[in-house]
Amino acid sequence: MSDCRICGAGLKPFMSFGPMPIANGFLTPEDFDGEYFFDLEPALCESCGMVQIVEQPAPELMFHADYAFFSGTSQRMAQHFKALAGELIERNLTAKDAFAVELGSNDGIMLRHIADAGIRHLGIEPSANVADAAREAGVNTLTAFFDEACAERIVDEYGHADVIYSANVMCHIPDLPGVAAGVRRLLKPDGLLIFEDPYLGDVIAKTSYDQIYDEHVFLFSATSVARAFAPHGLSLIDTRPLPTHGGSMRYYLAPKGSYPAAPAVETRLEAERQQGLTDPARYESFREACERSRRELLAALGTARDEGGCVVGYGATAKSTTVTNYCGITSDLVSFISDITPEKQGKYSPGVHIPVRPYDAFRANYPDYALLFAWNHEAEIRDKEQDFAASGGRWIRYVPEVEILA
Ligand code: DWN
Repeated sequence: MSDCRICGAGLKPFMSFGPMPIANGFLTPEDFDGEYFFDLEPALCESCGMVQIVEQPAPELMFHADYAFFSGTSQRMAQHFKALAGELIERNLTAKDAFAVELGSNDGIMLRHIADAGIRHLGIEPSANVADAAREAGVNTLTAFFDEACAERIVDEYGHADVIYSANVMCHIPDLPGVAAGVRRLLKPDGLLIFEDPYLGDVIAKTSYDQIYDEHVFLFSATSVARAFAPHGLSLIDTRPLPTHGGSMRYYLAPKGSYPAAPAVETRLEAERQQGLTDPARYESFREACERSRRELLAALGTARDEGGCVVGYGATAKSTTVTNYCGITSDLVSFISDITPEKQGKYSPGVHIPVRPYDAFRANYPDYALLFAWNHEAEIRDKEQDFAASGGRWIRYVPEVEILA
């Protein structure tokens, strides 16, 4: 039995998705034989309430110089980060020498606005290729994993931070206690830690089980975040639900005693008690919902194939690796996956080896069905794919339900 990364209690998985490859490990045929697999098994820590995967591949297998995900691939996400940067500049970075740090700053999609405003900043990004993209955009970036030692170096070189921010990063870091200690070291006494990640409550409510993959070592709730950071002197003082990534939560934490908690915190904690997010029985019904979703998706794809319809995947997301491998979806059911990311094009999807082709392959010859792997960007995608719908193309969606949409 493995131990909880937060409190050390024993972990018992509530389900298994089976052997899983690296979610962003798009590969060439020469790499097929040596492909890495691990057991993807999520567990609820019944002691501290943290949902986490039991086994996580080594960070170097997931985040490296060929990391395939660039935040800037979604226009709406770019707008989301611009709005957040505006808020930080207006509310939290008003001091003359204000200093902002972002953990996992990717291609600088957020910090470029802070840089443009002439505010002192530092992005910490372990994947060298996306860190280079950030530097090209004028963002001061350190290629490193953040921990207490890294925090120490930053304090020595730049001083303490007014704001430490991260988006879709905190849930990727197995040594969360180490990060919390580093944050406490780096933050000013009245500074704020603000981070956002996919929200456990949405994953459970929408059966969006594809948020569970190697990179997402944790699925956070307000309950588990409050408990994980409290031993490091950081209190949860506010929460804000966000529509991004199919339902996320933004958490605001501050050194204990520096700010009062907003009423939203107690409301959220009560809602989580009502939803049963720390109740093992809730995860038993989630497992059943995942199995139902798998059956229904395979039935929809099987019907499309039997009718002679061509199905193409839309968006070679990390999430789709869980769906295709858990459901056993191969190129027999989905001819190829269209994706706008050059780093993924010409490669094959992890595990099931569906070819990934450029967007033009989708546009040049519309399929009968598009399987919406990038379902979290549905509004943006359906907006720009009106010609596909007009040509009679139909969308297959599987979150929150398996549905075929015109
Ligand atoms: O946390 C994470 C999130 C933020 O990003 C990481 N662990 C990895 C990654 O997860 P993902 O790959 O599931 O994220 P997205 O944003 O759902 O990926 C969208 C994919 O779809 C990208 O490869 C780009 C592609 N895409 C496309 O081909 N056409 C996206 C849009 C919006 C499009 O119009």
